[in-house]
Amino acid sequence: EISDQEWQRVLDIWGQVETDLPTHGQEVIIRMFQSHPETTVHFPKFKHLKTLDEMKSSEELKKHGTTVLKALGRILKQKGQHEAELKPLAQSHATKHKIPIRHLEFISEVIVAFFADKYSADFGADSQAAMRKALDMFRNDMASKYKEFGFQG
Ligand code: HE5
Repeated sequence: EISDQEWQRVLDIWGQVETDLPTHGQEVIIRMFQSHPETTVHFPKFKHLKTLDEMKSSEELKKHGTTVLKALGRILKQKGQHEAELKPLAQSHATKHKIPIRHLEFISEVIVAFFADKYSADFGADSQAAMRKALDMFRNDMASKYKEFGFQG
């Protein structure tokens, strides 16, 4: 129930994001840590990063942000036909990293809010709504897969 026009809006903004995945990825992770500090418990590697400046200078954090957005972009480009891309991600997040679905909701909110800030001219209400729908679908499908892997999320 996501229309072609809505996918178009999602992929249009993604085209802008992709011009610099590391910078966007870094910002998404930092905003997630700042708005939802409970997400930091999953990252023992980043425990030493106390201040915003330390987070901004961490190449590892930036690299992780890039990895996350790269995976999400690959999924969005499938326009819902993302079973093959989703499965390994659901498996690792359910069985290895144990990331609650609630935390996937946090990162989704952060993504929409950040793009709305950064691309106010090109990411208006309709595009924001389309991105929300796409991220809701991603999260719902992750939740079903989590259950298959025995994680309630
Ligand atoms: O699962 C992997 O590959 C299939 C490992 C690399 C990876 C991780 C790890 C990828 C591709 C993603 N994450 C992608 C991804 C897309 C959604 C939007 N993630 Zn991920 N993650 C990894 C998310 C969402 C999300 C929310 C949260 C709180 N993710 C996390 C947490 C998380 C953690 C802890 C890890 C393990 C790697 C790590 O600790 O890196 C520093």
